[in-house]
Amino acid sequence: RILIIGACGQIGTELTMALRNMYAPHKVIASDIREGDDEMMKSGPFEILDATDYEAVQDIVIKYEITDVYLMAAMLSATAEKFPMRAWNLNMNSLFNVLNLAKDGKIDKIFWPSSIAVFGPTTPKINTPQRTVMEPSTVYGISKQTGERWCEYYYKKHGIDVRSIRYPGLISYKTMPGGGTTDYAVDIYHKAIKHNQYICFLNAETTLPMMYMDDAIKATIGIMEAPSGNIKIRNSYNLAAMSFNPEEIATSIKKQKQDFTITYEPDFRQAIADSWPESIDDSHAREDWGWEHEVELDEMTSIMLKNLD
Ligand code: VAH
Repeated sequence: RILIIGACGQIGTELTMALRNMYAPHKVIASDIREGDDEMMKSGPFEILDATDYEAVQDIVIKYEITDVYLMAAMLSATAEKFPMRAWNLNMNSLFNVLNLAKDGKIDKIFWPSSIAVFGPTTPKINTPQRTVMEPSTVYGISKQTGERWCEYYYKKHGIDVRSIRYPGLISYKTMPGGGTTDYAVDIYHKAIKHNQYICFLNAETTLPMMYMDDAIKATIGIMEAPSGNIKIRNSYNLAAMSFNPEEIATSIKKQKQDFTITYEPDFRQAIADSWPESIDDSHAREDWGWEHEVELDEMTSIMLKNLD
C-alpha cells in the first residue's frame, strides 16, 4: 500500500488522485496536517498526520501495512524565509522519520522531493549540470540540499530505496498559489481571469525553470516505477521542462486575452529567484529512467485559462 504524506499540498493533491486512478483507491492512503478537499476525502482513506511525529507516522505505516511512501510535506522557499526553524524542523524531521522507518524495515520504497532551490548564486545558471557547485542561500534550499545528502547516505549505508527529483517551479490549476517563489506563475493565471491584470512580485527578466503539474506527476510516478537498478543517482535527479520569465508568460496569456496587462513590483522573493538557475540539464533523468516532458508554455496557458475560467 502507498502512503502520501502532505497529500493536501500543491503536488500531493494531484499525486494522490493520479495514484488513486492507477491503483485501487483503498490502497492509496492520503495524510496531511489538515483535511483535504471533498474529492480527496471521498476518494479513499485519509489520516490527519503530523509528519514530524515519528510515533504517529509509524502508527499509520503499521496500521495500513504501507510499502511505499511519498513524502510531500515541506515548507516552501518564501514561507521558510519567514520561519527558518519551523521550516528546518518540518523539512528535515519528516525525512528522518521516513528514512528511519525504512531502516527499521517498515517501509520498502521512498519518494522525496528536492528542488532547483538546492542551487545557489555560485551555481552555473544556464543548463545547470547534475553535479555542480551548490551553495544555496535560502533556508528551503539548504534543507533540500541537506536532505539530498541524507537520502544518498541512507541508500549507501543502509540500502534504503529512496528516490528523488529536483522539481523546477510547478504550475497547476487545482491548488491555490502557496509559499513558493515560483508561485507567481500560478497566481498570474488566477489574476488574469479575475482582474485581467497582474502585479508581479518578480521583475520581467527573471527566467526560471518551470514545469506543468501533469509532467511533474508523470516524472514522480515514473521514477518510482522504474527498476531500482536504473536509478543511478541517489541524492536527487535534475528535472526540467521549460524556462520562462514573467514577461514571456504574460505574452503567452496576451495571445488569448489581448487586453491582459502586467506590472512589476519585485519584493523579497526577487532575491530568492535571483539565486536560482535559469535552465537545467536533466539528461541523466532522460537516460536513466526515460524522463521526457510534454507540456510547453502556450499549451499550459490554454489549460490554465480554460480550467480557471
Ligand atoms: C518554491 N515552488 O518556489 C517551490 C520550488 C523551485 C521552486 O522549490 O519554493
